[in-house]
Amino acid sequence: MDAVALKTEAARDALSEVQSGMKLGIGTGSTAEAFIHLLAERVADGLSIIGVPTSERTAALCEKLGVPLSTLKETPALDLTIDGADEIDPSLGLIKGGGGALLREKIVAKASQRMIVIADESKMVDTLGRFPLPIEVNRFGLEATRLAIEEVAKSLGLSGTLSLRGGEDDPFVTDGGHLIVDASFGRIPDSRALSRSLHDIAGVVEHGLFLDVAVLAVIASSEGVKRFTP
Ligand code: ABF
Repeated sequence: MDAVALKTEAARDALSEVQSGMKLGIGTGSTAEAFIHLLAERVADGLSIIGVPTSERTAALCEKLGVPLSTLKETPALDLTIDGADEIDPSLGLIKGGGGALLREKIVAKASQRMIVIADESKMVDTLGRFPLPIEVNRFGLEATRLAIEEVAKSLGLSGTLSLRGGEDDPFVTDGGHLIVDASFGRIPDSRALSRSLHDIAGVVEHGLFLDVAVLAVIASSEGVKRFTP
């Protein structure tokens, strides 16, 4: 089975967690999009849910497929969020943000009673950090923020390059109007310390370490779908 088919299998399995009446956070990325397509089929068959999208891209797809949407303003407490990830460690620590939606993804996941991460097996790692860590930053003070990130990394024994997503001339801009710095630290032995330290930097809006957020991982491989808890 190719990666696309595996993503669909993980999405199909996780869909069994969705019940009528739920307020549902809806993720971003190709795995989340596989989930949205399956969800839309269930909605067409009568499943009654209200979704809160984690990005403009997800909102557009839901609207196109007829998945009813709300906002966190109207629906601030959600039952369940289902979303993809870039990396998943054995305690269900995640790196997210490769799709550029990490801030809304984290706000929506944390507004939910439960968050389920869906992925193909290629996303599983022993230690987070193979995938560059996305860090969403304010445009103001970008250089100072980059220096502060470097200092924090150094103090934790991490090194590596920081690159502004999209390049210096035409940077990628998030739905919130911020920029993303991708930090190639390599293996991150103490993700909690890094998370705390990055949050202490004024120019950092949010980062892609999702720790103690997911309560279930639904992972598809050629041998079938497996479920993991922290
Ligand atoms: C979102 O989409 C992100 O947090 C993550 O960056 C990405 C995963 O993408 P895909 O499902 O396309 O691999 O979940």
